[in-house]
Amino acid sequence: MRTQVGIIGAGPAGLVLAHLLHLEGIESIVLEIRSRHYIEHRLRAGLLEQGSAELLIETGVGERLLRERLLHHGVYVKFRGELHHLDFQDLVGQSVMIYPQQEVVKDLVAHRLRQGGPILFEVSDVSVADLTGPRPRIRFTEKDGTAREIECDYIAGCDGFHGISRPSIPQSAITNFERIYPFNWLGILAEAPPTKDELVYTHHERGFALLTMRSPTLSRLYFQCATDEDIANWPDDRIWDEFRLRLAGGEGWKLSEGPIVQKAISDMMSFACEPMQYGRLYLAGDAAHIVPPTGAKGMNLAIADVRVLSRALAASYKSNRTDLLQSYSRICLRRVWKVQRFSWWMTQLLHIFDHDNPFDRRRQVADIDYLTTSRAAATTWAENYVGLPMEWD
Ligand code: RFL
Ligand code: PHB
Repeated sequence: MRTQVGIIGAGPAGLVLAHLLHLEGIESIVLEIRSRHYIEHRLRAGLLEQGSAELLIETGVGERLLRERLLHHGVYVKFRGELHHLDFQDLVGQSVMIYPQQEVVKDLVAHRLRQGGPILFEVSDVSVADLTGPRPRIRFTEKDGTAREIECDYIAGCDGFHGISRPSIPQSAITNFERIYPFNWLGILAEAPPTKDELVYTHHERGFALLTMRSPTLSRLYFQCATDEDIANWPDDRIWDEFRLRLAGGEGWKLSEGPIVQKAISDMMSFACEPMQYGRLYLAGDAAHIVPPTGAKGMNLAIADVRVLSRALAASYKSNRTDLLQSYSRICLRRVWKVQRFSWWMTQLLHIFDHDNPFDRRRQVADIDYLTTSRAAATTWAENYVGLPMEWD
């Protein structure tokens, strides 16, 4: 087999890249270890920045998004039991929206298959070779057991944090930066209308909690838990008790509750590798960096990366310009590190750290107080939350 760009992974990074390359007349093959059903139902991100949504709309895959998205002009921040509203439409003139990641994935998969673009699901034994030569290769086993090899001009490693792309780069050619947080998130999906019309980020002595949503009838909620927490120890009643404790307080406040249809615990970490490229292998999305979900940035960063990559590849094919490909990593990392900073900042602002002393706690509360009372502080926050400009805007 032969293609121009071999794409490993059919998450948001791989699928948006395949779509943008198709619009540029560049062919690609997407390889995915999971089934189509699995990736279309995996519960992940919920919040899209305006810039990410505009990219999907402007490139013809935003029709359902425009119909079904829940537009949000602000968020609530709750601390000391009081609810404060931050209106980013007023502060920076932009909005964000809830449109679940699996819906973005469904739209992109359907569009690509309609266009006849290949996605090979349920492949295994994926490996890469000849990364520094002119014709890098991807080897894998097809669903039916046939061993295959694709000869490519370029390979895009879009296979997430646990994929094979990043570990295929020699250790001497890459530097990793990471921070592990001393807590996890326990997340649930509940058949209950959202308690509020917008997200509620909560600081509480018992730990952080977040109210978000998936639709007018489905709530998504998270709370900070210990790193060794076992979901088996959290029957539904205990989960609701914990949310009631952390979210209580404020006039007219009533937590909307209902049957829990999904629950899971996820790790919290910050990670980035530099550079995001080795030879003709380009890393994008979670394959290159992870942010804690407090800032709602991972999928948005993945989309921003592949926007840069698709333009650089198009410049190389159309005008024989390789300077943009050479700058890929540098251009992405400037934005990645600002988003890393913001995601870390939101995390340390709202979570309870066991090692904090009473001074740290007072300082943390003062920080939230400042955010919710100073227009200057709120504007800085809003500029980051709605999404920093993508490069080349
Ligand atoms: P993905 O989505 O992990 O996709 C990678 C794909 O590669 C496949 N794969 C392979 N394929 C072929 N060969 C191999 N060897 C392979 N190994 C793996 C995988 O099966 C998968 O299909 O990475 P991508 O595309 O970079 O997208 C990143 C996002 O998924 C991630 O950053 C977000 O989910 C993060 N995130 C959020 N991001 C937002 O922008 N807004 C949010 O509101 C938001 N909320 C969240 C989140 C992540 C969370 N968790 C689970 C930590 C909330 C949570 C709780
Ligand atoms: C979500 O809707 O899942 C979500 C929203 C905002 C976050 C994290 C997750 O900060």
